[in-house]
Amino acid sequence: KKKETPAPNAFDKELFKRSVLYNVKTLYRKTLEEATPQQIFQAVGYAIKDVVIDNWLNTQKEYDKQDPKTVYYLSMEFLMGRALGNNIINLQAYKPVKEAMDELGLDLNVIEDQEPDPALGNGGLGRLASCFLDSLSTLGYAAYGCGIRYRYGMFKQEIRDGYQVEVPDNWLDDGNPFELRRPEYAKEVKFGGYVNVRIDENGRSNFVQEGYQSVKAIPYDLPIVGYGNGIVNTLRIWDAEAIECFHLDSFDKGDYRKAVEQENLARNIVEVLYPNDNHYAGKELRLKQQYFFISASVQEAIAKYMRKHDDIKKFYEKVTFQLNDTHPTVAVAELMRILMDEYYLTWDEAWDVTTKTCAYTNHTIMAEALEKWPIELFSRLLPRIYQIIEEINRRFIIKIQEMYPGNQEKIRKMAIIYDGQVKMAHLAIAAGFSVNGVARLHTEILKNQELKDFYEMMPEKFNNKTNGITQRRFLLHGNPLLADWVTAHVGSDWITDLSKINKLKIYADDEKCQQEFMNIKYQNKVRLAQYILEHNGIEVDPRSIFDVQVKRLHEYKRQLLNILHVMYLYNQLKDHPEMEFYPRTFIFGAKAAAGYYNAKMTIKLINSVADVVNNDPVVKGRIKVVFIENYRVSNAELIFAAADVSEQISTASKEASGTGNMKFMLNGALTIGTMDGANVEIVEEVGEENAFIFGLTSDEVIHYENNGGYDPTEIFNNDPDVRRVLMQLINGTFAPNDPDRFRTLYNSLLNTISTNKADMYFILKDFKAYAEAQKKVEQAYRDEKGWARSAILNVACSGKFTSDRTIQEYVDEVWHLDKVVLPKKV
Ligand code: 26Q
Repeated sequence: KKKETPAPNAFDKELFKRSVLYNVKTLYRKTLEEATPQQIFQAVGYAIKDVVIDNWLNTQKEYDKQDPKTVYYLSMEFLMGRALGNNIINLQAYKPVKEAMDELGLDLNVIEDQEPDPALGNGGLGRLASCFLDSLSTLGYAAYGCGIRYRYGMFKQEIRDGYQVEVPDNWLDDGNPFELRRPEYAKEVKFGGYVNVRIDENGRSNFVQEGYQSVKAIPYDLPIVGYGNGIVNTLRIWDAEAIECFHLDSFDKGDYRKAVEQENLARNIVEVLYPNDNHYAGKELRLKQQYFFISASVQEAIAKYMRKHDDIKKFYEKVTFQLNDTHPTVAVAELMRILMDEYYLTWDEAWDVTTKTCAYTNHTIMAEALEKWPIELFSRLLPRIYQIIEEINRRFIIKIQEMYPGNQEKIRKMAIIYDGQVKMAHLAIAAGFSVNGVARLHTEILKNQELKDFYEMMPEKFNNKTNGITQRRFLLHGNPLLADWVTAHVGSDWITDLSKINKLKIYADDEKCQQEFMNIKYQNKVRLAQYILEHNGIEVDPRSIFDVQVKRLHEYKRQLLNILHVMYLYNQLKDHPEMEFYPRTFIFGAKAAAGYYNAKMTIKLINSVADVVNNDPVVKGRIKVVFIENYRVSNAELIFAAADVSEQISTASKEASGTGNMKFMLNGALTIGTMDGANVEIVEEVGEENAFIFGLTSDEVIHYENNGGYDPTEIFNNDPDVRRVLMQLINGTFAPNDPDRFRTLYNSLLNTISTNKADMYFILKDFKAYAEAQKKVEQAYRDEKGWARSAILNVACSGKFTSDRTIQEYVDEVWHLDKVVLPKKV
């Protein structure tokens, strides 16, 4: 056997084992045999942190020396998923750690399973932020993620009697071995009160906020480990604490009531993540959360800059603020405030800095997701910030008038403050130097429809950055069998350069490779079947087609279309029990926002259909329906690895990009989908013959919408299959004791009275085309070699969809960061 030269940061297995044993002893006064699995996880976590911390220190020291430009990725959400396995992977230490655990009589998988998912995000937007941090470290760019340390992240979903029940997820219960509390960087954040003008000792008139309440923001730092390069960036999430009483305004000294109020404010502010995905809830506490973490983050970014530089007017040369949707957009006004009120810049000077610092990413065109705050609420909570936004608005309107003299319509459509509301997207566009969409189609829709007026006025700001995902988590960690197989065929470069995975293409027609691939897929299906048996008590056949739709539950994502089609297949089997039918397992995973009735009823419908279909002897197990409880990052990794078919069936034009679609592709699933979001680019890469595309195009959808929708009753009257399925929603087929249970779903598709728009998401309109595409899926799967070929081609053509590519585009075209190289260790 060839002797391998040790890597520069060679991992010391023996030292690591001793470290684990030592941690168990000092943390818990126990031996390994006595420790609980959770305690062992903590001990291993701290041992890994010990390794990470040296790199972390070293990286930050180099940043101090090299002073690279830094991006602050400002986001209300970071859906990180578990850290332990990912950190071990990125330290390139997975094999030795696994061995070390084996030698201690421990199973690394079991230890990893002890870690709670940090679920500080809802879905796509939060997971994207986490993939970006992984790529920034791996590519060697200086970056901070800035967010909130929610006490309760995304709720835990339990299914009781087929219904979703939300259970609080106390993710910090056992402590987080990876976080570092940094009280020395605490910041004060002020709410409410009023704005006064004060003359200071230098005779300058100053705006000051008085009579306010404040909270102390305390940062917790989490390491973001780059893959194999020794770079460790920081995710900084802010916790809130009550300010000590002596910090109260001189006015209020000894004001007991105020002290208690401030304590409550601190307790409430970071209590819980709003569990809405793609839906705006105009809640006061949400705005407080936004300003809380933004004020703290902007204060610290400026303080850090001023520790090394003296000219605040050149701030933008070293810092970019990337706004993850409009949620952090108060950053614009907070930066203006600090520059003017604390650094005494003039308006024009401050505006110059701000507009060269801030950039905005749009993640949705769904009207109900746009943030519009009532003036009354906004100005009461953030009086000085509101004043500044008013002035930004006044000047912006003058600019509009200069460009479009006398055109009131433009002002109505583009003003930042209008109709009693503050429109955060308009503020982000007016103040940002870059506005980007998250897939090519999405950006085109922004330019030509949703943000047309802004695009016409400021075309130079608009650009596209098609989303991506990290292959380190979603292939290397989540699917080790396929990862090893890929490496055996094309080498390991794909781990940091996914374009290299393209070299797999030549194996797509190789029968031995096809078999190996299908065998790996089969083993991953066995692994998922095991998980389903343990968690759902349902037995599924790993030889059946695993057809998977996992994502947040939303009407535009059309889980309803999927389950209506399952009902249709069931009807066919009932009518023709002997028909040819390739066994299929329909797998769903989805959380619904707590107050979203139709979404929750769709979950109940899926589970009700599952109950009937899974237990009907006529079906003979040929259809199984499984709803995986509590879909989240950790079980997603198992699910993607095991999928044959990837359901990406949103109403065309509605899904800005999607990122799950890319994770499926990377794991060799074939897409059944609409020409929406990044699906368009996925089929462009892999070829339409290796996917199943169906349904209305975005142009057609937009055309219908501009002409008042379409009439679904025509389809209902003329298509007996559709009619039968719809009638089953209201005749008790799936709710014998309560036939009206699903009437609201039925109404959403047909009734123009209760909703005023029937079938807004074109489910009936696309039904036939979807059923035909599904028929083609079945035919294709019968040709095992052909299927394997297409699956391998999907893996081979997924190179574009790495978040490394996305980040490099942001760096080249928006952020202009300096690449950091660590000096070789001696
Ligand atoms: C806003 C105001 C108040 C409360 C909640 C919200 C809120 C929270 C989360 C609004 C939207 C979101 C999440 C949006 C989201 O996840 N969008 C998705 O972003 C992905 C990454 O770009 C895309 O791939 C998806 O297409 C898009 O739906």
